[in-house]
Amino acid sequence: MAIAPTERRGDERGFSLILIVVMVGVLALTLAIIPEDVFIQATYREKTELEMEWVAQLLHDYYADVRSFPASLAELEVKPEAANQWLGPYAIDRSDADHEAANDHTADAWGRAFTFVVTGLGKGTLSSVGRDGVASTSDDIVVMIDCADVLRDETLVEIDIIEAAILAWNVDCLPASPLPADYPVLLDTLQTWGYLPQGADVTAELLVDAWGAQYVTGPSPVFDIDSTSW
Ligand SMILES: [Ca+2]
Ligand SMILES: [Ca+2]
Repeated sequence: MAIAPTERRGDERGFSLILIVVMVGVLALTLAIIPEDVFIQATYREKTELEMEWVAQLLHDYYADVRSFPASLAELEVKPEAANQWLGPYAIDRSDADHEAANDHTADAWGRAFTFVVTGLGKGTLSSVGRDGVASTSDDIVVMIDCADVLRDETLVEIDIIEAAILAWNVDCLPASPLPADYPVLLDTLQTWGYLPQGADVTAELLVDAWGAQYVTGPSPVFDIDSTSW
């Protein structure tokens, strides 16, 4: 015998109701089994990780302008006396002001101060001690900051300036007087003959790349120079 359409709909409704009751029961049981603290701690950790990524970007921006890292995270907001190229405040100058208002960029979601340590030229480590409040344990959160791109850009700009001077020399003086392949002598020659500005500070600056490594040249006659740092 065929089942009347109205009876079938009634059965479906009953089945759906049972399904919902079972699902709500399972959810309630799950929530009862997992302590509330686990959810809170997971949120704290996620919030701290996101904030640390943001602070790492601020430290990178600071380094790009000042060419050194701040002595403390407070200097992202307050200009240090000696940092003439400081273009902050870095912690506030951000598109979503709500984020800044809701967060203290010097502390994690547990309210403990971040630690920032310079580990090398343009490199640093930002750390949170994590939930346990103890440094150097497995729940620590660590973000590396590497400003190699800033050093690379600075070096490329400098190489362009020096190679423009080499080109000008070559136009004027080749083939009679090729520049020597010894880079310090080459630099001194360009400065002495006015192809580059003179002065000990200029010499010191143009002798080395942003990592402090002396530039190298190809064989004489020299047409270009290179950095050995990349
Ligand atoms: Ca820890
Ligand atoms: Ca330099």
